Amino acid sequence: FDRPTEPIFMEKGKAVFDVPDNFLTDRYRPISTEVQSRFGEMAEQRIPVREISIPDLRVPMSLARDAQFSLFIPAHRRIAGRLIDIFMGVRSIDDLQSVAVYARDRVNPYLFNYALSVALLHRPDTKGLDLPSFAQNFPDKFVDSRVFRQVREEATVVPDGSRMPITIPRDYTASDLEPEHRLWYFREDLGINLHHWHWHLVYPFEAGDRAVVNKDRRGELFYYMHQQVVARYNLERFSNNLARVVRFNNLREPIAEGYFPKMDSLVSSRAWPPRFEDTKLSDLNRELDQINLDVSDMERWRDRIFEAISQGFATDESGNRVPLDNAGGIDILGNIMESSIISPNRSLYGDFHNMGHVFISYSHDPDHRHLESFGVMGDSATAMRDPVFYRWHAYIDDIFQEHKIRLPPYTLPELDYDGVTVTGIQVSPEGGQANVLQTFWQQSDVDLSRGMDFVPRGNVFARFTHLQHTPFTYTINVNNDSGAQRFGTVRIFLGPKRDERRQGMLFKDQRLLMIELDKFIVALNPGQNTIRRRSTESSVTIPFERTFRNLDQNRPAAGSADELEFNFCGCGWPNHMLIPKGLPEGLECELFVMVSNYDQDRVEQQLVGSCSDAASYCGVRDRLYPDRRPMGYPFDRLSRAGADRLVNFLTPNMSIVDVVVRHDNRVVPRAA
Ligand code: CUO
Repeated sequence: FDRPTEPIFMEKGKAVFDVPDNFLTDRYRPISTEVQSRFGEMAEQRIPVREISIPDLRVPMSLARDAQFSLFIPAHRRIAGRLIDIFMGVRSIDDLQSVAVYARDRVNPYLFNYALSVALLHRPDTKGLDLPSFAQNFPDKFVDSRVFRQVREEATVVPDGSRMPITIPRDYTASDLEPEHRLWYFREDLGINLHHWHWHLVYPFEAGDRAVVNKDRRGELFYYMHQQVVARYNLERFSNNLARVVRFNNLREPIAEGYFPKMDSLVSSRAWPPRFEDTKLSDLNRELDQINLDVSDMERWRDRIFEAISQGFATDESGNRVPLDNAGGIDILGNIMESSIISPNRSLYGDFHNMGHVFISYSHDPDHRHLESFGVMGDSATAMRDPVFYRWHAYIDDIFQEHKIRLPPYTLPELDYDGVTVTGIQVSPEGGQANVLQTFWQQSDVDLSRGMDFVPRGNVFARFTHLQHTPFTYTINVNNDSGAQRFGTVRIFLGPKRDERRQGMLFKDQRLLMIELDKFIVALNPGQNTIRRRSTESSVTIPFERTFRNLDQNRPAAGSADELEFNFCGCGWPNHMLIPKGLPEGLECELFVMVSNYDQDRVEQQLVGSCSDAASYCGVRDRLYPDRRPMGYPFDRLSRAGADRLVNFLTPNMSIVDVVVRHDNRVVPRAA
């Protein structure tokens, strides 16, 4: 995985394959002892590879080594699918290693990393392996390209051990003239973009092996995870005196927001193209990508999706009705909209959401006349940087809500938990005032050396600035009058108390802005119970170390129980972004706590050792989604008649408390 464009050294004669005469390492050998030591005799570790029959890489090699690679482009998906099949299909780990070594110097580095990552995550014999952080291997997708010149300089001139971290400017993509730029810390956050890349790695929408795609409730999770992203983004907008994001629902209308990424690809040696303000979508005709699609194709797919929602059923490829008018409808609709290969009818409902990414990412060069590649919206590792991502996903979510509001509101028995009453909630930040959450800026370092080709070995750190909050503890008082021990699921959400005009909110609007902070199971003894839970335990987040894990540092001992835990997937919202930034004067919020009846929540399965610490947004590897309720419950549907405000919606097992999120503009370094 490391140094994606540097060649692998193969010793002639001993290697299993013929090494081409013009192999880079051969050419370097006579002229540089350093390169020789890097690639040859002084290598720290030599790994013998087993002889195999040469795999047929014609399809994977049809993508140029220096091309950009996007899963949203159907031709690239097919190419990736072929390589994944090759990696999945070999019998043993030794064979996989040989095939991977053979493929690595021949196929596109992005493609190689993606296909091997998917295979390692899904092969039964490699599931426990750790994947290095994608940001370390491909830092060019995450940071200002100017950093790399400085990193090279530091690495070349300064010996390992004395190197200083290179500081990534705090906000480098635009000036304050652009109001959208206030959200830079969210859109360009490394952890958020890594989460999104990882989510799509764990939930691919296409693969030769259907089982790789067909995971429990994956369509519903596509809806829910992205719904929460839009809700979180809106809370950040409120934290910057901006109104809710406007959905991009008219595909003929110019996109008001421009975006200039200021990133260069280290693989393609090209800059990520910008999108100017007021760019319109155009019909696509790009021979190289085998894309020939009109904006009207998108509109037809959308109209058919709306028709299916309003009819309450979709039509599969054999003409049968697939009901959508029940709790399971959202899962099918998610697969239809995204779309994934388990969509009941891709020829009818098309590939709406994915191709939306493609149309937007090619809006600057729709017929390839300028030989430009896609913009950041074309890659799941970079898409969330662009303001239009949230406009597109606000529209996607709006269509999902069109379906959700047709379902009957939850009845009292579906919400209430007989005999269980939430009698008090308090949120206590460490060393701070109760019910006042604190945010500030923090500087942290990430090692970029794994992704920097042809620079001397050793770590080179980049220092970046991100939002952070003071850790806090929830204290929840719950009364159990049932006379026996009961189990409950505690569901914690945070939402804004007022809208952008500072008016109180109706349930129907507020429910869409409720962000999940945590969900966990508790045992309730008869009588009063006091539940304490720390913000770092959240079921939506993973700790900083997991997001940016470095294989060399902080790594638990091999074979230890900690290592098992550590190895699981890197999917998860970054904990440093758990709560919104808030305002210097305080953003008024409502914190909602519900204890639902575990008998109606429980999913019978064994969860030990299965990557479950960010389950709310990422699910659990190889397991069912660990909550039987619809995702987003109880806010995924409209309120009962007469309960038009959150306070009227509450049953005794729910409660709310006013919370203020206060932002302090100070910057603090991460404690070592
Ligand atoms: Cu995650 Cu549109 O699905 O980016």
